[in-house]
Amino acid sequence: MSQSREPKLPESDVPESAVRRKLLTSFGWFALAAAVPVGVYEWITRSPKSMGARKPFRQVLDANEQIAKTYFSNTHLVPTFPVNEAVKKARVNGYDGIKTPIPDDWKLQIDRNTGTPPLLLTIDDIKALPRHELAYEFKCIEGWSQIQHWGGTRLSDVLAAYKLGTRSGNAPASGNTDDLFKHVGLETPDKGYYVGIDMESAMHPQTLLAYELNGQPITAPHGAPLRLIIPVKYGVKNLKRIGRIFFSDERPRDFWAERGYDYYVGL
Ligand SMILES: Nc1nc2c(c(=O)[nH]1)N[C@H]1C(S)=C(S)[C@@H](COP(=O)(O)O)O[C@H]1N2
Ligand SMILES: [Mo]
Repeated sequence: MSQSREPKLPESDVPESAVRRKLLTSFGWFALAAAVPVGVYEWITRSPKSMGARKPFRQVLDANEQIAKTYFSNTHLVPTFPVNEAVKKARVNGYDGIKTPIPDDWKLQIDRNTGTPPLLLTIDDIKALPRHELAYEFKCIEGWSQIQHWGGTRLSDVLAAYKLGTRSGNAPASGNTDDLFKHVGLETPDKGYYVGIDMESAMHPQTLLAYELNGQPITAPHGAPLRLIIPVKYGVKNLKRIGRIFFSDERPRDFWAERGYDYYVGL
């Protein structure tokens, strides 16, 4: 999207949230961090760093690799950087949907469109899929950008491994992109922040469900335990603390689109 079309509508234009943010930066995160049960942190750090996938996933991931090559053959990759060029302390911006403590019983809920109950995944389930690292220029629509270093699982790998995002309930297939729903919706556990993403961008090989920043578990202000990193979009779409993911042909509701931003906000 062109610079001139960007509404000058920084998050801080909302006076109440600006005041809250000041409070949060000075004190709130301290309290919030203290409120996060120790168990959650241990649970995240204890889980094995598996570079490879569990065997049952291997085949479907190889197939997914094919999809990434074919379905997205004309999708360009955003430029990447050596990890040592990434900032050591990434900037924190936006606390909507993450002002409350992380739920003790956090699981990633992914709705299926096949009439079966939603899938509930633990962080270990996410980590069992191949891990990808990515250092790229994270861009906020307010006008700042930084090279940041993230690690996590490709969203497309999750869809392939668990047969999600399709009408048929099969794994996404390169020859049958009509089977895919048009949009992916994501929201925080408390539904205080929510975004809609077009399926192509969701399936982009650089789109991650991220659980690491600079090789460490993501901290609460950056979206622990799991956040979206979607380099083909501006920061607003990079939802922190994912609670639920769902698929639809309608555009899912979108927090900043409802407040005047362009819905697509692609780079
Ligand atoms: N849950 C949640 N996710 C969010 C936001 C937010 O307010 N709440 N802000 C967005 C915006 S505008 C930006 S620029 C990035 C900032 O991510 P960071 O705090 O890790 O730098 O998060 C995005 N994801
Ligand atoms: Mo942003």
